[in-house]
Amino acid sequence: MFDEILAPLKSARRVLVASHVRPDADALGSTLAAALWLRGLGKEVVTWNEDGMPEKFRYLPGHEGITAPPEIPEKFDVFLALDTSVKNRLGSVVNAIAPGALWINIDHHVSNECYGDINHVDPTSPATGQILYEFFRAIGVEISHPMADNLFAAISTDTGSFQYQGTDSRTFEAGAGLIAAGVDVATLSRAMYENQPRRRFELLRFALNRTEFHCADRIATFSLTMEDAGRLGVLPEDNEGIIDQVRSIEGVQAAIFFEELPEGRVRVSARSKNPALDVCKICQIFKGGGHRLAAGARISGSLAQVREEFLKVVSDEILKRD
Ligand SMILES: [Mn+2]
Repeated sequence: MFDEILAPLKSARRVLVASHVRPDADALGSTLAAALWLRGLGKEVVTWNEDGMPEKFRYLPGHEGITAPPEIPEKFDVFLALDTSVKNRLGSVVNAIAPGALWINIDHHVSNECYGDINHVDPTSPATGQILYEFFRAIGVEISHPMADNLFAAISTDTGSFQYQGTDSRTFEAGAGLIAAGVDVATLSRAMYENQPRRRFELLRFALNRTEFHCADRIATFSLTMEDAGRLGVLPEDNEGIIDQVRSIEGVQAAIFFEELPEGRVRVSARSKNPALDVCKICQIFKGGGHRLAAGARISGSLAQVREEFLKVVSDEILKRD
């Protein structure tokens, strides 16, 4: 399976590596690890993300190489899409790739639409970083310390520090292998988890104050209007992970975050703690996707409308099991 990916990358001269909008550390860490490896093979490598390089991921080695895509399309032999389940989640990256590139899609989202010319989708892997780790191991690549830091950050963040569904012996083997390759767990973890900007704390404080409970306390939600976001001075990257704090409440099966976006759209992030409650399936009804226990969608409508509609589907799903 990995041969199919390796051959075109080996023969390519110019490669683009990119991932989804609103990137997380799995998206960016995987991008950077792949880029470091490909540069080591002598390739000309370009790394883009629609959102550029968010400030909070500056601990990732090689972060300065990630830029927003240009206006004028560029030519590549291969485009390596990482951690991205559907093509439109690549955002403006898609328009910046001239026709003719071979698209390789490597991902772990169960909802992946296999939009690549070559697709390697492994939903048993809790992070794209773990797929890359196993790929590098399978083809005998020596993982450098900067590559290891990127892959460890990818795996640690996507598994909630080796806790979430899908974390298994393979994940810990990858963790062990990356530590052997140079990762200093305490230093990297401090950079990842104990370096939050004050404005993110203010957002958390706001979210906790505004959290509402529904469906006999089995659903917890909070909403963020553009006005509140402006007043708190939060950046889009500050939202990540706040929903997980809400999910951690005893008895809560689903936590949902509604974020008002420009142009009459709402970003919904849904988390489940009950393996029988598949939030990916629910998000797919709204043209979103993700994982069974962590998924999202962007839905047209006002905050109030979207909130009501989405909440109804989740409540029905929970009540159906009573
Ligand atoms: Mn991921």
